[in-house]
Amino acid sequence: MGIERNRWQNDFSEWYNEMIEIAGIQDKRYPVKGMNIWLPYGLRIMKNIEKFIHEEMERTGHQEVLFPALIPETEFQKEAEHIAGFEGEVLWVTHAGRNPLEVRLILRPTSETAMYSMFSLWIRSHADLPFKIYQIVNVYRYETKHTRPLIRVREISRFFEAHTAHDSFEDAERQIHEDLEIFDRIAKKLGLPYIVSKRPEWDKFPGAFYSLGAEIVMPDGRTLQIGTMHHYKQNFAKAYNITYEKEDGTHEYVHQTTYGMSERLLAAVIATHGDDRGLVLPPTLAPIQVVIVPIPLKESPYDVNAYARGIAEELKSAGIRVHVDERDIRPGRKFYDWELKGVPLRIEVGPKDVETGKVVLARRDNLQKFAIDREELIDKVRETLDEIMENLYNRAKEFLETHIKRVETIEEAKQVFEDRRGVVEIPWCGEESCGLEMEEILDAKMLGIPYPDEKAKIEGKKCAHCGREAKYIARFARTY
Ligand code: 5CA
Ligand code: ZN
Repeated sequence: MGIERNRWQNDFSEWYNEMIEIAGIQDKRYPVKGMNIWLPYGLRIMKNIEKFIHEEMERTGHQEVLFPALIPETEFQKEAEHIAGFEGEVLWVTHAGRNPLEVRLILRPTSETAMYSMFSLWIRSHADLPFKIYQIVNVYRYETKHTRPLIRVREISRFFEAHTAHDSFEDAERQIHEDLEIFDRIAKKLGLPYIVSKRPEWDKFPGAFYSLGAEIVMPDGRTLQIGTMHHYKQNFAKAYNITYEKEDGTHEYVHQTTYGMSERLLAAVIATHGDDRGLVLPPTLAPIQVVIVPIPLKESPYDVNAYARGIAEELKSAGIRVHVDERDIRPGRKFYDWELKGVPLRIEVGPKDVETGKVVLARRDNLQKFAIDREELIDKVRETLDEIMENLYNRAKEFLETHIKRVETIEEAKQVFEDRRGVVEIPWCGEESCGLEMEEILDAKMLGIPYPDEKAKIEGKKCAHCGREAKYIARFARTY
């Protein structure tokens, strides 16, 4: 019996929306479009993801803060490119009761303009640098593209943003490298292979000197950006007057970076690992790592429920998150429920197992079932959870690798998109006009060039569109 991934791949959109609902992740019937309700099970998984984020922030010396959700119009307007980028999506607060506000307020779409006037008060001298803070909050973007739970929402309710200030361009570069390392460690915990691209000039974050995006390929071949890092140089520091005193007594603007992620991480986990039966959660994130289903027989003298509880106690004391399903319904129905919710490992115990001192393990990732001795329970469960984690990552890595294709011509690229095979890498002259035309012709977006830049440079190839000498490999994809 193999896993089935027909709907998962061929009707991904429908599969995804259905899973969000029936696996108990979110309810999207709230009467504001793009704003959804977190259900208990979904929230528990998201909190486990956030735990990894907090751990990484702690490890790298970022301090947690919480800023207000409202920003005065006057602060928001200080960095010209930034306002231009967000103006169309911002929600306004204009009245208090019936009275118009003297200074109108916006609901933060991200927190640069909330934070940086405070940075100018807090940062005084070189001794204050590097300055590294972060928060996980809700932000609001009135997205005009089609909304989807966790993927494109208008209230991003778990928006992670790290903001840093540095005494040099190079130190800010070093921060970007640290961000990439943090991202890699979190992605590994989520079992997510990914690619990093440097965004083209026309698609940088509003106000950034350069932007990096980390993407995964979804089952239908479209990409999802799940993390971004931005180098601001001194762009915001000049707009918000963030300076520090150097050792020689002179004053200089700081260099800044930001790093952002959201509940899209959970969307990526659901999409990457799932199958036609439902979610498949990596053991690192699963609120329930092992579910025990007792299978009683009426005429049997053995108490399977007691046996199941004993196993649960043992697993719990070994630090494994475990649940015994003693509901009065048929075992088949229980299997179905927990498979849908993506519990990585199921333990079945019947009278025969009690008699012979065995338990049956059933893996969610590959649906394999096997019996073990009760004595070796903890070791075998730990070992199997590790194997599941590894298998999920390897399977996803193979999917990613078979969904990135190097091509030389526009025709080949078109074919890749037609077959829903993911990301195209194609020679490009580096000209903006040419890149924009390629986006048009391919009906795809340029993700950017592979990062770091050395990986992007090529020689001896012709730009697939204009035929001039190609400078870079450019990545294109249909995107979420
Ligand atoms: N200020 C910068 C860095 S914190 C910033 O806002 N960057 S961002 O616009 O690229 O957003 C950061 C991350 O938030 C994105 O990589 C994406 O994973 C997530 N995100 C952005 N918009 C949405 C949305 N509408 N719904 C869900 N997640 C989103
Ligand atoms: Zn060209």
